[in-house]
This record gives sequence, C-alpha cells and structure tokens, in this order.
Amino acid sequence: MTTGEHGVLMPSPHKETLRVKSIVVVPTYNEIDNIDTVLNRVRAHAPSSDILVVDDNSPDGTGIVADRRAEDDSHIHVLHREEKNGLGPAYLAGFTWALDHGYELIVEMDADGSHRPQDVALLIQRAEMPDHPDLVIGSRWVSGGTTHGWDAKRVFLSRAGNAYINALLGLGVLDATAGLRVYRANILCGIHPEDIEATGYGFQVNMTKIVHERGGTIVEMPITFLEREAGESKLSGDIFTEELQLVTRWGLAHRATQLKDLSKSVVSTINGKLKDRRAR
Ligand SMILES: Nc1nc2c(ncn2[C@@H]2O[C@H](COP(=O)(O)OP(=O)(O)OP(=O)(O)O)[C@@H](O)[C@H]2O)c(=O)[nH]1
Ligand SMILES: [Mg+2]
Repeated sequence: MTTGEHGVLMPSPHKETLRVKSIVVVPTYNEIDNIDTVLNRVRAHAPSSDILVVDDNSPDGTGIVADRRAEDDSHIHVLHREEKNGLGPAYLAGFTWALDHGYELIVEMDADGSHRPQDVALLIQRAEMPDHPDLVIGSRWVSGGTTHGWDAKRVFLSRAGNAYINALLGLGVLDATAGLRVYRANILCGIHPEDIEATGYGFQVNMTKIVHERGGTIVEMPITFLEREAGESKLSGDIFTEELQLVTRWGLAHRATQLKDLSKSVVSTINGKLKDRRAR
C-alpha cells in the first residue's frame, strides 16, 4: 500500500516477495527510560516483526536513542516528527509509513512497559490465523484479560467508559479503548486523516468504529495490562473530555440513523399493508 493524493491510504505496487509481514508501531514522547527495554523485548518475543518508533521530537532524547538502535538493527526504524501532536496523529503517520513499506500486519504498542511483549506475539499469531481478522484487540475486559497495578477507581473508569461506548455505538467490543492491537493493512486502506477526529485516547475508539463501519472483523484476545514501568504518563483530563464528547456525539448520530432507518421501515410496512388492503 501507499499514500495517494491528500494522504489517503492506497494499495501499493510492492511485490509479495518483498513484503515483511508485520511491524510494531511504537509512539514515543519522553520515553528515554523505557525505549531500550521495549525494543529489546519486542525483538526477543517477535523476532520476525519490524519495529517503527514514531517520536515527536522528545526533549529527553528518546528519538536519538531510537536512531542509535536503528543503526545497529535493520529491523528497527524511526520516524521523526517535529513536535508533540498527540497519540492519534503519531499513529496515523506510523500507519502511513507502514503501508508505504508494504507491511501486512500493523501493530500498535505503547513504549512504557504496559503492553507485554508476549501478548504482542500472541496477537500477531491470532492475526495470522486463517480467518484473517481485520483487527485483533488486546483486551483487558474479556475473560482471561486483566490489569496489574490499577486501583478500583481506574478499573471502574475503564469498564464504565467501555460500557458507555457500547451502549452508544454498539461496537460489540468489550475493550474499545485498548492500545495494544493488530490491524490488517487492507482495513486501513482508504482512510482519510480527516476521518479521524480524536487526537488522544479517543483515537482507539475512533479506529474501532471505522473498522466496524467498514464491516471489518474484530476479535478480542485477553491480555495482562501492566502499570507504566518508568517515566511520566501523558494522560490528561483534556484527553478524557475529548473522548467523552466524541463518543457522545458519535453515539447520538448512530442512534439518530437507527431511528431514521426504523421509521423508514415502519412507514414502508404500513404502506405495504394499506396497498394489500386496497387490492383486496
Ligand atoms: N509520538 C507521540 N507519542 C505519544 C504522544 N502522547 C503519548 N505518546 C506515547 O503513547 C504511548 C501511551 O502514552 P501513555 O502516556 O503511556 O498513556 P497511557 O498509557 O494512557 O497512560 P498511563 O497508563 O498513565 O501510562 C506512550 O508510548 C507515549 O510515549 C504524542 O503526542 N506523540
Ligand atoms: Mg501508558
């Protein structure tokens, strides 16, 4: 795949034989204490996958460390962006790069040690199974999934947030906000950057919604989510507010469409019945 006019994701002329199958996209901002560890772990657990670090010019020099690693290991690549611009735009830039380079499976993974490398390998294996799911989500909330180091309030917030998302959007996914996931390249094809409204953590919900709307198959695999190992969280109240507002707006639009469809079908049923009566 490649990027066409206006940055739209397009099929690429890459030959099948030249393809490297999977790439793990790792967005980073000030992850100097984590970057080496995460790269080592992914290389050890998913040795046939490449890695793309998408760094937003981290002031702590994360991008420089990633460059050094890329010099020594041809499986590691680095995409530098000029300034901190949010998780969503960083991932979109990473997806575009991965599609341009002909990868078939594109993995999302945080740099902070929250996502276990053995779960990454497991999700890739699941994505490679014959049913070829379009999206494999590493889920904390399916049976067998869990979090370590989260207090009851954080568990409640994540579960309640996902229940709200499901009630409004009907995605049928227990962990739509999960950040460890694998996309099949085809399902990302044709996405316009402007289709993605969320810049922060609503990005994961936004992407799940798009895959669902495109009729893609989504499966969830249980994972163990760990607390960040080092460095500071970039999570903020604004990011939660953005997610809540977007989900509410999408949900209202979704339910309005359902009501419109329902009223159309009721009207056409009534009209049909009236016609039958007149005919008799
Ligand atoms: N390139 C880039 N990466 C980002 C940006 N914001 C966050 N990240 C990265 O995205 C990943 C997730 O961010 P975190 O700060 O861990 O957010 P979180 O996992 O929701 O929050 P915690 O559980 O508190 O760690 C990490 O690898 C961050 O370095 C950004 O603006 N640009
Ligand atoms: Mg984190």
